[in-house]
Amino acid sequence: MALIPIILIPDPVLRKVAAPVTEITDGTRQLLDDMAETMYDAPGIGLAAPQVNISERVIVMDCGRDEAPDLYKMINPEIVARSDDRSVLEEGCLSIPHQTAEVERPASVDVRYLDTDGREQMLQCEGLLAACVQHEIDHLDGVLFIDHLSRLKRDMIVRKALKELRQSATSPGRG
Ligand code: GNR
Ligand code: NI
Repeated sequence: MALIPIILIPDPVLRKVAAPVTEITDGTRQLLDDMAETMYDAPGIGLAAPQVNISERVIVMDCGRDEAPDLYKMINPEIVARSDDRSVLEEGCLSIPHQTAEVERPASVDVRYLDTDGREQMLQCEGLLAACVQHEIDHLDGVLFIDHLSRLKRDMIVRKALKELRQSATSPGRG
């Protein structure tokens, strides 16, 4: 197990469309283990491979509580159904530190994916898990949560995030 550094905006890897996994190997399973460890360490409730500089379609998620962890490792996840009703949830992203915004998305989605044994699985998601899985699959398509906001809000968040990152880069010990 190992922690992997998390990539921040404006790194172009976050804007690439990630490639499907064609063969599930021990390397794939190791990557998912390392991503889970990195997500818990951050801490976050989800992490997509492009956020650790790997442009492949794999994600991890855990929207459980500390006392009841609920880890999902998904390979080539795909949304196969979306509800018409939508819900609004406060989102953040480990690649855009310290910024959050309300994002509106379908309230529930059905996701099809391969597990680490290559078996096809289906998962019905609602609530926080639905928001999280849509956020993670967006990452695989080079989409960030700020892309769901008005241009004004998006520009404001990007400007604040970049300013903070610049300041923490030039004043060691303060970020
Ligand atoms: O830790 C995270 N919290 C979160 C909250 C609401 C909706 C989505 C998320 S995912 C985010 C971690 C992250 O950046 N995943 O890509
Ligand atoms: Ni994110």
